[in-house]
Amino acid sequence: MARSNARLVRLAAFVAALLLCGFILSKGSTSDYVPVINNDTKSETTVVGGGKAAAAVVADSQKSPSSDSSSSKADKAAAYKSPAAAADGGLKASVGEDGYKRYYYTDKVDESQRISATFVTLARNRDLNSLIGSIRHIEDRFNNKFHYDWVFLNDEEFTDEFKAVTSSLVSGTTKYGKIDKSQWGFPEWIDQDKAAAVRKDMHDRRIIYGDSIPYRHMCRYESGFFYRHPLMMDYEYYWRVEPDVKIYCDIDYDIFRFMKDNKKSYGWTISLPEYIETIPTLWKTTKEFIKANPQYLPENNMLDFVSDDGGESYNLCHFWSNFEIGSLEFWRGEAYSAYFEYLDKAGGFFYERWGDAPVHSIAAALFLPRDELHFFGDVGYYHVPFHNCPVDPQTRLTNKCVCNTQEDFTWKDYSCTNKFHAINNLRRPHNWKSFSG
Ligand SMILES: Nc1nc2c(ncn2[C@@H]2O[C@H](COP(=O)(O)OP(=O)(O)OP(=O)(O)O)[C@@H](O)[C@H]2O)c(=O)[nH]1
Ligand SMILES: [Mg+2]
Repeated sequence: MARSNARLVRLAAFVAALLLCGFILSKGSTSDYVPVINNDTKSETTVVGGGKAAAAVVADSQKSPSSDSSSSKADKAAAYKSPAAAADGGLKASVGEDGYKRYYYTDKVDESQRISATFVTLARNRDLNSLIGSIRHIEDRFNNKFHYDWVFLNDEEFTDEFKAVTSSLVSGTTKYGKIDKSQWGFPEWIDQDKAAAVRKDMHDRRIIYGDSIPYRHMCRYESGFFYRHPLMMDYEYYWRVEPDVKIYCDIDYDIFRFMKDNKKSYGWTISLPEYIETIPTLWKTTKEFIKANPQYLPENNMLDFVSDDGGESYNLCHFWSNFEIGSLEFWRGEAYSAYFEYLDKAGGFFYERWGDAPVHSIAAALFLPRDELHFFGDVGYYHVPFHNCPVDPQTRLTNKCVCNTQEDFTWKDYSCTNKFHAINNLRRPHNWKSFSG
């Protein structure tokens, strides 16, 4: 009897403990739970509960975007609006549709300080999975603080999935444009038989993308049309972003404002020589243009970056255009417009395989005063197969860079970045020689 009493007492104690645990657990999941927030101003990305982007995906994927649709910040904000939203000392509490309360950082950039600028990406629908990582890098390192717009361009209609996913990741307004057929195709003056023979020959010689028609359309579009797409006409500056790229360091300043305040027109991260097989007559054609139009070259141009013999020949150095931060006004200006037109009529986008990188680079070097070009040595960048990994310890620490300096390409002998610094008397990191060779 005493033994069964003891059992009863133990059972009662166990049930009481279970009830207490249940109470504590249920308390922990009520909306009164206040998570720990990192209040450091450099950590504005902190989203406790991880719900903002996810909520936006859901909200946007439930929308049915039209062909020229755009998803504004206001749309996204509306997705989180809730009757229970309340300001709370720099944090905004909001109860989502799932009933959970989350806190969002409310520090905002002063919108009046932003300038007219956008990211721009040319992509196919099938590039989506390669692109999302690039967007995330840009957002995490820079744009979550500034919310600049993002324009996506395609020669076909973007799918609803492409729009839903990208608009969920971009913190600014996203815009989607279809390229006009007249700008993505063979111009009427191109001899199709001649162009086809070139592609076959380049294929046989195993020249990269040598037999590709779409690649040529892409290069021509990036050379002469992206900056005049109707969606781009709203902007003064752009940052070009491609699939599968990485940004290695924090960018805490407004990089577009930097361009404007410092009168920069073309910013780049990696430079290298072009394959001569793809541009055998580009320099000859450029020289013809310059001879006929010497007025387009300012006195302090940077011819010495692209030529080692006073303009006789091209040394093949070019800025890698998969990363560009630049002035749209420059491309839209008289000098570049006339240059592109001249190149386009010469047919080298199809009779050879002229890339937008050497075309942009030669134009920037020749038609801009040299101090309008800027090497972004502080952002850290990767596009297969080259890394720009800042080697200066101070830059790496301040900007929280996460790359391997042993992989840096910037100061290698094959890079043209050393030349850029030498001819412009620019300071190099004190330890750059340890990363050359
Ligand atoms: N809409 C569209 N975009 C394209 C096409 N071809 C390339 N692109 C885009 O144009 C940009 C450059 O193309 P890439 O294939 O990256 O060319 P690349 O950088 O020279 O070569 P990779 O080493 O393959 O990256 C990327 O943003 C692509 O998504 C196309 O046929 N249609
Ligand atoms: Mg690429």
